[in-house]
Amino acid sequence: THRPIRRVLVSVFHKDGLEDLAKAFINAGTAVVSTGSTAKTLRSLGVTVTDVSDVTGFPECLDGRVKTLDPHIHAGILADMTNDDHAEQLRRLDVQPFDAVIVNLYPFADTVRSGADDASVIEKIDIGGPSMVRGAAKNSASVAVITDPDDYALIAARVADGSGFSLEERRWLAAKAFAHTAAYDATIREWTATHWPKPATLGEIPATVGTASDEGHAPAGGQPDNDLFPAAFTRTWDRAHLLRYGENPHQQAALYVDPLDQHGFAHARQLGGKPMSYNNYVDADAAWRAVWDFAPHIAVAVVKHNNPCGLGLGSDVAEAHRKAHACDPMSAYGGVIAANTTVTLAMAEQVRPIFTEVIVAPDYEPEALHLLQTKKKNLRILTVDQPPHTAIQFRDINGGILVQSTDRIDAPGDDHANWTLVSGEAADEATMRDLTFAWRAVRCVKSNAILLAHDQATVGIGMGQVNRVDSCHLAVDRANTLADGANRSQGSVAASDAFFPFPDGAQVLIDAGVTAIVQPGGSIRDEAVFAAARETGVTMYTTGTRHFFH
Ligand code: 93A
Repeated sequence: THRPIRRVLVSVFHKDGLEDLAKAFINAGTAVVSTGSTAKTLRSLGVTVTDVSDVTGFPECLDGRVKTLDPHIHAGILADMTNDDHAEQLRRLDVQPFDAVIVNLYPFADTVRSGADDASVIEKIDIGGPSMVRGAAKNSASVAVITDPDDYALIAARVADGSGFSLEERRWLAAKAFAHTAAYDATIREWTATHWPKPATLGEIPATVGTASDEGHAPAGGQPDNDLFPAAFTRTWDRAHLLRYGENPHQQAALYVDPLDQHGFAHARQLGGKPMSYNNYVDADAAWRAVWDFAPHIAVAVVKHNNPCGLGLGSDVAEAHRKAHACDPMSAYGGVIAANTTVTLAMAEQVRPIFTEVIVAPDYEPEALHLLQTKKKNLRILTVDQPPHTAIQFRDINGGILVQSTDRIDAPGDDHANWTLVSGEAADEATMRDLTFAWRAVRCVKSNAILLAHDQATVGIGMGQVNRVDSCHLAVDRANTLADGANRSQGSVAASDAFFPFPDGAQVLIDAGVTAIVQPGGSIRDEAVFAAARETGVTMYTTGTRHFFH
């Protein structure tokens, strides 16, 4: 099944690595057909090249948009030379078959990332390249296709020894080529989906006409096709690097990044410390999102196992860190710290004695960075140049994925002006400040979440329990046992990420001395819950919005 490579078509955007190929072509006397600047490069390396335009009898035109799109090229790619009828047809048409096609495509994603204008981005949508690649891949019975410069050495060797590729080898190359064009098109789809949303003039199109639904992915339940999800279904990812292991040492793991993005957390720059682990990424991303929920206030979060063990606001970043750390100094051991503003020397001094896995911030004062780099050699120090911008979340379930828009703070119930007072007196200014802080902070705590706050910082967090009463107990215990005997629940305020199904959870908080509680409301036993608060005059607001986080 080996087919020697006597005639090749070469059309590559990146000209690197062609030297070895050129040498092999020259030595083996391979016939080479090539597009404009690829031909020029190969000639400069001493190869005798036939221009594509000499094969087609048609000039490259329209600024290069039409170069190889011609039957003289495509019949040569698509003729199955193991089929006598195809071979005979080519002879009659006076078309020469190709044994190998070597192509790499216009760099679409690189062009987007460079910040180029739309016209330049569009010009980098390769048409002729993918057509040749797909044609050659379809015709793996006859043709070998190379799309990855890492495979140049391979084909050079097979040209040099005259053996060519076996059918199995050509098929493997074809599969690789289809993966390449699929990812390429998915990236174009992602860019167009975000740059060219459905205009209002097309508003009433039935869902079955939408792009994603062509694949049978129409959003279920008659929900409007909101232009966010179609992009998700054709999303593509580039592998950034392998990780040492996953959540546990026996799990394989890698980091993949959005090829069109260069500002997200996945693109964090590391300024020191050991390589990032899978768990480091999970926790640091959670911490990074948590602190930006509080912008423009200065905020610091300490995160462990994807849950905050402290969140604080401050008039400066060191104060915010002091307050965040004080919430639960025991759990902060081995945690991840995020700040939403430049880390100062004062904050770095505070961090110095605390065993910390990762620190992430937009920037560091030079002395702060120096201190962390020299005194905490293992600490992974990260910067990210933009706040998080994720608009869509994925979660795998066996055999599928769940997709949702991220829980952004834009629900009406997140504005305290829209809250309803259901018990006690209206909160004074300081209490309301703490309530709004607690309500914002509870969003980044895994459900069931109960969060106690005082003076713009968490003082007790109950997270991840399977009933709300346990979360209440946990929050109160943390507030009162971790602070050297101080009773921090007394006089604090509480937020609950979802309604109290029974009064018992709220009662735990009331008994612990909280002065005010904010919760979504909406339970069929709301009245009983409100009554428990009214009994002791505790202020209670309902928001009408909940913030589950699983
Ligand atoms: O604009 S195109 O879509 N039209 C074509 O007919 C065509 N043929 C090859 N782009 C086309 N190509 C691409 O040109 C190849 O995929 C490759 O990336 C590039 C090589 O052109 P040159 O040899 O002039 O640098």
